Amino acid sequence: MNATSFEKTRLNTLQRPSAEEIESAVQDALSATQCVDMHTHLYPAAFGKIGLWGIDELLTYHYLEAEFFRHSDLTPEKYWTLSKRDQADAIWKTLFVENTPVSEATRGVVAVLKAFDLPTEAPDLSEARKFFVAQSPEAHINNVLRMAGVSTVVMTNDPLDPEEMPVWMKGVESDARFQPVLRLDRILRDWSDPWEQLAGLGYKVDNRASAMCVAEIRRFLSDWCRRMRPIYMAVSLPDTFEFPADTPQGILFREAVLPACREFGLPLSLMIGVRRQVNPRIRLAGDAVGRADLRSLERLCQKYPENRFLVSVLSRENQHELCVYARKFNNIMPFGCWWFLNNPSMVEEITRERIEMLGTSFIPQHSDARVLEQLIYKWRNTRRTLAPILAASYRTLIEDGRDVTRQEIRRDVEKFLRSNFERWIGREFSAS
Ligand code: FIX
Ligand code: ZN
Repeated sequence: MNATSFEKTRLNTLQRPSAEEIESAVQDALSATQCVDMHTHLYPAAFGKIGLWGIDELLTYHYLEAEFFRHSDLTPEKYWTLSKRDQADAIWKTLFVENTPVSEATRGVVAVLKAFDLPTEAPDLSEARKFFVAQSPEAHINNVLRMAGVSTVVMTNDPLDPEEMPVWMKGVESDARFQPVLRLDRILRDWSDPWEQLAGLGYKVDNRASAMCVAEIRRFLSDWCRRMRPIYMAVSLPDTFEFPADTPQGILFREAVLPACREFGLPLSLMIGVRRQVNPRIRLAGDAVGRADLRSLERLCQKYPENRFLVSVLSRENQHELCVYARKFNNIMPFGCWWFLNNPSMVEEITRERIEMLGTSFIPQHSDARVLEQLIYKWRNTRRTLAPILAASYRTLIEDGRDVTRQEIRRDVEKFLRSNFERWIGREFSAS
């Protein structure tokens, strides 16, 4: 055998990992690929205090508040009278000192402290606070994105949010690592509330969603598309979501939002199945889940094939239906294991089912991070959960008679962590 063919065979073998080598090949690809985090509640430094980071924000995350109220005798009413610092101290003491932090959310905080070489078993937060106070926002953002293996973060921008709206109206320097999304919950969830606010902003709207009102909402959406340059529009919808519906928000959805998405070439993200504020006493932690009737999605896709939808469903019971609908309608891109599903046992179940039914044509995860440093543990957990799932799929493929190359593994991982989303929105983001 001459030198070149030997070299070729050697390279070929290298390119085709054996069943034993597959998992480490997948791990290499996952750690070498920076992801585009297509749904978060994070902001760049230019947005000031709207962007949450640091130990007190990490501990008062609503996932942890929900767990805190299970252990603590402190009433929610009393808890809300405390300062953020005292709330964080109470949560640290209850969930990390008096109890073992084994839940997904508590382990997340431990992983972040570990990532910054901070004590994970300290009786109090003094050392952690000293560390975070010493960080400058800009440098810290760079550091966290690098540590999390994230090149681009997609925001959630509410044009009617009293804190956020002035930032956009004033004009804010854009940061290519933080991409905007026009979030429309206030308009599409319960129209009886925001229409007066919009009227106050000079839009001739009314509470009936008349033809004039529809045209004015189109104008509002155009104004914000020009001001914010969003990469998609988004709305979270209750488990009772119905399409079509002759309610004011149903009319605005059909007659204003869908056409505006087509006009600006933007996908619409539908996050379906949240029951908001089933327990308002615990505020953000008070939302729950309900199984939705996805036949509304079926009718939506039948009627509007030219609209592209990013779809995430909150209920475990809706996951299989979503996979089936994605096989029927190629204008559906399933994404993420949202919120109460962002736990390894659920991510595993949902991702395996999606690979079996959709191959590589879906977006496995988004972080939904609300606090900057959460990117570190949420993406480390996602990579940790994805590796054995992908490896098992490849091993089965090899068993069935086809090798997989390292390039193919890199390509699939690239699709899952960034290019499926980039293709769906028709944009490419630079990976540093
Ligand atoms: O609607 C959403 O974007 C949800 O992700 C949030 O409302 C929710 O509070 C959250 O943080 C979930 O992780
Ligand atoms: Zn979210």
